[in-house]
Amino acid sequence: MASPSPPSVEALILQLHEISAVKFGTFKLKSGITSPIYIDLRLIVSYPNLLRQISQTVISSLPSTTAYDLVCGVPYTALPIATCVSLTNNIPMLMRRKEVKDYGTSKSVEGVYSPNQTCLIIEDLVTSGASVLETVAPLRACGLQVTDAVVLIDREQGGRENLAGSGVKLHAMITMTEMVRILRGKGKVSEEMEGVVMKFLEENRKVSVPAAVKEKVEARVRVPYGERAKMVKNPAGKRLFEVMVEKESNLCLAADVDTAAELLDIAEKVGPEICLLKTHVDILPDFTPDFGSKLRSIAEKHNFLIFEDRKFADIGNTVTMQYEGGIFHILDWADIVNAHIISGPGIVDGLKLKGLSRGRGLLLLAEMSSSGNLATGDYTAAAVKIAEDHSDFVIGFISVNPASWKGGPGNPAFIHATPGVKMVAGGDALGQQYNTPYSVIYDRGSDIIIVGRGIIKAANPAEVAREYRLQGWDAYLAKCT
Ligand code: S5P
Repeated sequence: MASPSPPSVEALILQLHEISAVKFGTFKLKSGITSPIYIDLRLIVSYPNLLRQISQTVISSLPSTTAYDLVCGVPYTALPIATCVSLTNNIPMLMRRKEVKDYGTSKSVEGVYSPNQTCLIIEDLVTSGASVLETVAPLRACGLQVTDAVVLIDREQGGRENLAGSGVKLHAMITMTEMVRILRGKGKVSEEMEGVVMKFLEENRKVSVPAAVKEKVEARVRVPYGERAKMVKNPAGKRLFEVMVEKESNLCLAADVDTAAELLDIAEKVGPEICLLKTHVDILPDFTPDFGSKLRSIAEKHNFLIFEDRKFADIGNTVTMQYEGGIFHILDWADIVNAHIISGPGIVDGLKLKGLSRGRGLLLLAEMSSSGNLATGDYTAAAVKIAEDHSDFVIGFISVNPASWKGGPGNPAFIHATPGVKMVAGGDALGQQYNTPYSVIYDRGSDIIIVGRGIIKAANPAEVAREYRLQGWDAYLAKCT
């Protein structure tokens, strides 16, 4: 049997008026302004028939081209509407917690999803759009695409424009103007009151969104590392997140020392503070074939991963040989390597051919820290695309300012590791540019600070590494709240 066609918007408005969900008079709103009209859609839970009709109409008011995998209602009034939409259309739903628990899983979004799925927001009433954005922020932080919101009533007070400014298109079942016109046409409102409401709307067209809400939606809040570990397919990427949580460390040591002996020595000393140790194996004059196994045993002892910063850049076939062969046999001892994408996605296919079955992971250089580098704009976006296409092997990026990327740091299954970190911002004589741990993690949206000379040139590397670890971790904790 065909499902019944949705009731007309006019019929719904009349019913809402009938149950006193739409009232005229003098009302003080949450924002402090005095309004001649008050709409309280919380009442609809007491009228199941009306709730069902609203849920049908809300979806049918969307353009047929709007695609979505999930729906999420803005708490609390829109929750029952979203539930009905989910049930009637067989679309899975998510729930956003208004209060995040400080026990259990501490999740702000409940339900099953995978990064990059599209989630439609359902709301009862939009004024400035702030409530919608408060729900958009945690969903985006989970890696979901949120581009559309559907609402019963648009009060036409800036919500449409504010949401558009944050990349969310508003679809309204009805505007306040249309609603008042309908009620006037049916003799439910006096001409005088219609005039008062129109004047009120004219005078209150631009209600702004609080800065704190805007900041959150600009991808400033991040999902905890432990949650992200569960989203990662690649075993090295997953383990890296887990080690970070276990050791409360987002510090990677760039062990650019003069000899293999020194490297093993500093790995032993700094090991307890780091989640990752980065090598440039081709700078070690005393490299011997047992270097890898020696470093691995230190890594096991202190529970960190090894990242050979080889920066592969050749065609797929060549990198398979560079990865596995030569004198370094990188594949045998490095959990993670990195690659430029200058040669196209074939480089990832080549490295993956060797690395995937060994449980290894790959970071793509999406940005660089040195001044005048060319890894910007479309190049960075191309790296993200290649990563998405190979998310079984690519674990994330070398990046510098992922918060500034279109869509922010993006898919939380990917990790961002950032070089060019020192306690004091500045640079070296050869183009390196430094930012502080706090700015890298908090402002720039990265996950791992890569520190070289800031630690290895210190009088007491272990002590200084501890200080970097604490600063990086504090910035991360601030970022999650
Ligand atoms: O863009 C980059 C990418 C990398 S991996 N800029 C970088 O500096 N690096 C590496 O990070 C670089 O090769 C070096 O090993 C480390 C930075 O060292 P520092 O002494 O300047 O902290």
